[in-house]
Amino acid sequence: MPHDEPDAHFETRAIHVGQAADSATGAVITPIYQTSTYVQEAVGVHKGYEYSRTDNPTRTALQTALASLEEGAWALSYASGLAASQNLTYLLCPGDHVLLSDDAYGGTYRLIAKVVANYGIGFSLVDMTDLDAVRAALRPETRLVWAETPTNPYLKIVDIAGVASVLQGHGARMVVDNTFASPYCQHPLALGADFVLHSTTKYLGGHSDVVGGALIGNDESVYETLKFHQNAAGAVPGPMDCWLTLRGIKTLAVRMERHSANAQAVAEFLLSNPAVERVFYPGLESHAGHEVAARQMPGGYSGMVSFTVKGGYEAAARIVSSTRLFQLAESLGGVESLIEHPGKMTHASVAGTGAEVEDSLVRLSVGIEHIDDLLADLEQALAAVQAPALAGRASRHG
Ligand code: P1T
Repeated sequence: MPHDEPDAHFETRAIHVGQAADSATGAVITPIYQTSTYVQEAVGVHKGYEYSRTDNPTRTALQTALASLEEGAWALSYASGLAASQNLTYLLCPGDHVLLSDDAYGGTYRLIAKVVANYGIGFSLVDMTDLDAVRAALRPETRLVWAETPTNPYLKIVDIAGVASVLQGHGARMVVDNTFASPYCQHPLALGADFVLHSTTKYLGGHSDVVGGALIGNDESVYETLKFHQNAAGAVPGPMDCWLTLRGIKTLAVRMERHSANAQAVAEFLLSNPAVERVFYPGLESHAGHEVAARQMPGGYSGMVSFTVKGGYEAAARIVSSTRLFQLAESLGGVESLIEHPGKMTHASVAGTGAEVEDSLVRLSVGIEHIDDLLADLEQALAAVQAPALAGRASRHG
């Protein structure tokens, strides 16, 4: 797959690879090829494009950039992260088994458990931070091991190279959902993963204005199969969505630096707040996965922070509706800070499965606003749940 600047640094490739000036007009920015079809000079004689479900030049530019940033041989783009996930499951046959991380995006669990399972494909959940547990959970028919790292929403760290070595000789492929880290922070293919999956809706797009997904890999024979399915099943992104994602990618490096710095400061602030019970952020030395994260995330620990609060659901619900800058919304990875309650929002679909999240859990997508404003907002929201306790203490002593 041709790369315009294959040896350049990440920041340079994000701006240039796949995005050379338009040969027809000299336009510096890749055009939005808003067309469904392409003229053929004679039957089968064309300039490489026949129909936009199959291929579109704006999508080609995005795919070329994504392959470069993940250091893969190829990338395929989809209409959403879940469309990319579904396309990957087309590699499976009835009787096959998927081993899925016990902490994962609720929609990924829902896809495997409520859609893919209907086609005779089994699955089980495992704590993927425990390599012995992964080894024990593998079955002869396991064909896909599905990891997220950091996981959504508990920010657990899976040792990608460790899981890859457990899989050696087994015949199961490993996909790493790299949505939370982005390719700026971590490169799963270099650590032994077979596929990288992205919800490009998040850090890659970066501005909460587009939904998309991608698969990236190195194995050319699987590429042909997946590319066939991308076209045959048809969940492709439109040219405008590809263009928005490409525009986001150009600033990924600078955004991720600020996301990580702000999230580290937020996590440290939360650690010392009396309303907070536990803080989950891989950049904290106290995090169970910190050592592995320090090794496999050379670009930083990204911008996601979760925490549990004292006072259970009531306190958590009060906090998520008391912040002013952190807006209460699903999704993540945009320049603006978001707050949500995973148990009732992004992970509602895992209720009753044994993999549910705690009611007292709050998740933050820390944006790139000024850190002092973010900390002040959290401080006033957390004070809202401490106030009754303090008032109670005052009256007890008063
Ligand atoms: O929303 P979509 O683009 O289809 O991506 C699905 C997806 C896949 N993988 C991970 C790790 C994700 O977090 C998501 C989507 N997640 C949210 C919407 C969320 O708020 O967690």
